[in-house]
Amino acid sequence: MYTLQSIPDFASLIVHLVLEELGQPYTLNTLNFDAGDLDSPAHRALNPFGKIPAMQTPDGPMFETAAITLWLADRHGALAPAPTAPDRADFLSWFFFTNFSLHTGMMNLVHPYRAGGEDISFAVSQTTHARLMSELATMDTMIVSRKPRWLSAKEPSILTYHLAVLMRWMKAFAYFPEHAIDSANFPAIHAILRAMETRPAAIRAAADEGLTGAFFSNPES
Ligand SMILES: N[C@@H](CCC(=O)N[C@@H](CS)C(=O)NCC(=O)O)C(=O)O
Repeated sequence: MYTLQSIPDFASLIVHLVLEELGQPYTLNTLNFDAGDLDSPAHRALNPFGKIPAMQTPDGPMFETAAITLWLADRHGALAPAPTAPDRADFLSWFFFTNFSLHTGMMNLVHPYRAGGEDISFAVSQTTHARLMSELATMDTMIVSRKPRWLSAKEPSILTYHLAVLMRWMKAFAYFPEHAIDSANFPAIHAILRAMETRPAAIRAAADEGLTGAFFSNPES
């Protein structure tokens, strides 16, 4: 049994989707951001930086979304190539790229003022938008040319869910509306999002967090 520290539509959503897809028993401990729950000693004991997510496991607490989802995939032997599989190396490269580059870019698009205040926020957002468009185009081309099974509309993986949630936020929550990124610009990525949002596990997790409709491919802002 896992206990996930959660706030609806925060990064815990990615872990929630993965837990539901794995069919593992879990409970959500839903926190209240406005009440200061992230700074409580109880939450800081699980995530020392006071961020979401954190998850209690039989092996102790974990934090960092990608660490948690990769650990779950390995532990339950699903949603990622196994550590000894020939496509593990390739998968890890794109999984880490998604988490270090795309996730960081998404944060700059949604919170560009954090990089140095409002004065430079438009420039930060504009530069980030250009970089993300280029990186997503490269990823889209890779999917079309190589058809990796770990990044495909045919089956879910931890990477399909990380990417789907990041694309949701890039469209719905860009600080400057003109820099919102529409997954429809990237046909292979868009097809993955559309497939993932029809999966019963994803619909259950999304509904728990108040998300409906095309919550990955065409989210409401
Ligand atoms: N790299 C971390 C990022 C965690 C993170 O920034 N979480 C956000 C929610 S999406 C958060 O807790 N924000 C609250 C805050 O910064 O006060 C991860 O992937 O777990």
